[in-house]
Amino acid sequence: MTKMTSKKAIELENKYGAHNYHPLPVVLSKGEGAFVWDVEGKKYFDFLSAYSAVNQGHCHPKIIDALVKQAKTLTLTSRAFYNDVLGIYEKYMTEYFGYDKLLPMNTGAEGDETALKLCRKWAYEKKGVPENQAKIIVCENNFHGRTITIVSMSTDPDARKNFGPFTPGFVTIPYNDLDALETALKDPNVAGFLVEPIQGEAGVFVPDEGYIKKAYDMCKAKNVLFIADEVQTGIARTGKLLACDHEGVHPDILILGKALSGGVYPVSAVLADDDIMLCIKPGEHGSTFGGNPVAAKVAIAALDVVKDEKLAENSERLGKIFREEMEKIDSEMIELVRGKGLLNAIIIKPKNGKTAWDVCMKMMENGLIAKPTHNHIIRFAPPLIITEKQLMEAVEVIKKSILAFE
Ligand code: IF1
Repeated sequence: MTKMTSKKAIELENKYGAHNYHPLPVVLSKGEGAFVWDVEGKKYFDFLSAYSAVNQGHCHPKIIDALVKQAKTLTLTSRAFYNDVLGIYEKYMTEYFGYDKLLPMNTGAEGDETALKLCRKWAYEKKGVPENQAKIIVCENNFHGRTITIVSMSTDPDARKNFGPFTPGFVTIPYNDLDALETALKDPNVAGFLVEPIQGEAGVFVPDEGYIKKAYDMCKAKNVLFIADEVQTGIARTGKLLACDHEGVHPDILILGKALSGGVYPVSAVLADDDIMLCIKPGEHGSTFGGNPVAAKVAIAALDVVKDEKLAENSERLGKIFREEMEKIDSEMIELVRGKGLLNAIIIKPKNGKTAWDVCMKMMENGLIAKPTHNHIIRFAPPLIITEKQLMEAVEVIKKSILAFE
């Protein structure tokens, strides 16, 4: 077999893979901690962390050990039978996050779908909403995944165009707008409010302080479930275990994914108390792979790492330093720096026809990979195990890359 090169790998993906992505032209073949290496052996800081799935760093030895050990013992039983790991995982998760029950799934989108189904069931069986009348409030510029129902909630034309007809039952309001929420909550058939505590895909859009807490209180006053999609913001990314923790909010339904496995395996979860979770009865929802023993062991290890290595604290501390350092860069191209913890973005003002994509290409050349979103925003989300020294080296790379366009 001929040796793999970046060129060859890209050609193969182009020729044989669906064209549903437009990657940066870098072909990765190894990862460790905050770093990845390409096929030719060049080393990069990873400032995407697989969209915040690799919070614990690439190939964390404790998580990989858990994966390998369990993979050699028992991988999948389906939920037609019990397995000896799932219960332990469910106990661990419910204690870790403070809920009565866990419903295990695999991907973030499945977590969101599960939360929507659970919310509707609760509306009919507990709140007394008439059959098929339940509504769920969602926000403009949300991102919750790619299924038909989830794109039905989207306001992004790329996510929706020619994928209709769409699932009904959603009411869209502007994000970070409590008046709009108040108006929408007047409808007695509203069952839930689904929200990202910080909007990721929208370009790391941080709402006003107090928004989440006030929105939660308004939902409570109307007997409406507050559903937090923490697939991207959860697991220490924003400087607390959950982004909702910044405002002391304990969501009625919590959706987790991505870093729940440290990026090692697709693991997602929906958490709720009995009054809600027990509305779903045997046979009404599930997944072949959900709650499999490998996923369970991997997630326990991944969450142990978050606590043992104080990742929330590190994220909070280094996030502040990162934003300070970005603000110090003297370039017209930096219009705005925003974020929380180590979930940050800079808004790029194009200069001489050079855009966020060109900045990302330059950073890649200089040894740091990050991805533009919406043409003019660059998201910076390194693994949370990154040290201050590594972060400062990365800051130098970013600075040098942006200043190259001055
Ligand atoms: C892609 C964005 C990030 C999510 C929230 C659910 C899901 C996601 C809040 C679905 C997924 C991803 C998927 C990734 C791009 C990405 C993303 F730019 F689109 F918004 F992270 F910032 N809820 N987010 O952010 O989870 O089913 O993918 O496991 O390639 O589409 P999934």
